[in-house]
Amino acid sequence: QDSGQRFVEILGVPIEAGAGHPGALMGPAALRTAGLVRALRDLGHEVRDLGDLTPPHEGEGADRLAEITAWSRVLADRSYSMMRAGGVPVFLGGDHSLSMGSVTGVARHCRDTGTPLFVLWLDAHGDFNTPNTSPSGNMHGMPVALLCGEDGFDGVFPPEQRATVDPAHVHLFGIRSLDPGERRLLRARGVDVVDMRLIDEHGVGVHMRRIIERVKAAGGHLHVSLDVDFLDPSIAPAVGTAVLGGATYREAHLIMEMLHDAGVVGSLDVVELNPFLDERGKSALLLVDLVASLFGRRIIDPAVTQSQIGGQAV
Ligand code: HAR
Ligand code: MN
Ligand code: MN
Ligand code: MN
Repeated sequence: QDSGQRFVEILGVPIEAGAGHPGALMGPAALRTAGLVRALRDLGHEVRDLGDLTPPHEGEGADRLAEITAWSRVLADRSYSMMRAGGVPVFLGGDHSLSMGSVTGVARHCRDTGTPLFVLWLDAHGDFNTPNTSPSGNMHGMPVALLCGEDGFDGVFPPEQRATVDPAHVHLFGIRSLDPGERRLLRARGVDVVDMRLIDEHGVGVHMRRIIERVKAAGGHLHVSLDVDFLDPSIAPAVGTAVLGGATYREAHLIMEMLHDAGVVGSLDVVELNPFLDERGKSALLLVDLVASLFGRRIIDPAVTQSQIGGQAV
């Protein structure tokens, strides 16, 4: 296991134009109130809170695509420079359209350094609609399609600034709501979709090990995009698009612990928290718990556990 202290840079991205309900712009504030920075510092990490990204004026009052375009360009540049600073960027949303910018910045850096980029998308939804397939027109249902280079997003980045992700390097996880158009596209592009059926049948561990081994074997960078609606709405009610049958508290923690032990996560989004819909902060507090587990909080040292079970690898 790594004893490694990391340099963590936190950026709030109070964007809600991509969602159908207002409120996600309060997400970064709620995550800070729930103690995110303190939790990471208590684990010994060097944490720099960069504050919130300023909303771009170009998009104001324009249509939502224009607004998300303005955010995405500013955020991609910022994400790229955070990657160059050498730490682990953590982006606090804000709705999931922010990943258009955050992951594009990460992808530019990986392109520079020749590092294979993998994306783990923890979500109830596939977020693989395009403006042509989306039933709602909401941009938070589209970021993975943009990132994978689908058509219909021409205005968002000028061609030379668009850095895409290989769809074969994208792992959607926890999925239980897909629209017909995105289901077709996901099949056609060969995206790995670990839906709730697979999780129920095999458990999260099997699929997480498979994904982690793949990233490790490639010497890759793993970007994790955590949508609050990945979690079951009973434990995380603060979402505008709740879907029954989400990940349990224990499944979510196991995923975070496995990711930490693998040491492959290089960047993180925490998105779709809508504090207006929360119950006494419980979703925000749970997210802080999960991020802490991803950054090394554990119940007990695994070496101790191993000796107690007679040194058997489990
Ligand atoms: N698939 C639906 C749509 O595109 C709902 C998307 C909801 N997306 C999020 N993020 N909340 O995952 O409109
Ligand atoms: Mn780097
Ligand atoms: Mn999402
Ligand atoms: Mn979702």
